[in-house]
Amino acid sequence: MELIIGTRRWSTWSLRPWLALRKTGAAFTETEVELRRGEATQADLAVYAPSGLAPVLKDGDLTIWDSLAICEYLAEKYPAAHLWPVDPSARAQARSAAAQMHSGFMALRSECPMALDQVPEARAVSPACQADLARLARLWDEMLGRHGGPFLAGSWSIADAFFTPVATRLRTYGLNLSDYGDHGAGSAYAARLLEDEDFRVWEEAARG
Ligand SMILES: N[C@@H](CCC(=O)N[C@@H](CS)C(=O)NCC(=O)O)C(=O)O
Repeated sequence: MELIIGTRRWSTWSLRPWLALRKTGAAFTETEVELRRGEATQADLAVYAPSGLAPVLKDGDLTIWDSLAICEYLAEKYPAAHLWPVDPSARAQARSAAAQMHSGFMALRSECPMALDQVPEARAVSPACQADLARLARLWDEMLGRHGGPFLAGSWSIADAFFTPVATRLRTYGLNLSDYGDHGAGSAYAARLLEDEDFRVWEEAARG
């Protein structure tokens, strides 16, 4: 398999399926395409998939694009890796959380892009971004409480891959979840995501 990813320092969409793929233990190659945010990049990426966006997974003659679709494909291909929780209710909630991240938290995403090469520095954020952070703190608190941790729906799942970039944003922009209603569990969870050994491999490569 080949995973085509965007610039590691800030391609959050690429990081998610990359983490899921690492958790399967399957062998894969990586092709990093530099994202220049324009037509040139889309032309580079269009060679791999019609979306003209990273990430893209190639498995033989099959092409899969979009981070969530790639993760779903991996979950089906490698059932023993339990990329989604075994328990149906935990699985349903893990899927809800991943979908919420995939299609939401717009203010947090646009105001606080992942920047793994940036020195952490506290930043003031807009009311829309504050509302996203409060929503995030509540979501994490409820899921960690209900499923008992250490990850969102119990053991590590695709939902955690989707929130790993958020943990980097909290760190980079000095955003403290306790200012948004977290009682400690959410901050500890964010720290856990950043300690993940696969994430560390990504981060090291991103920083060159
Ligand atoms: N919904 C898509 C979003 C993919 C996406 O927006 N990828 C960005 C990189 S993070 C991209 O390829 N941008 C092209 C560009 O920068 O020109 C997914 O989940 O994979």
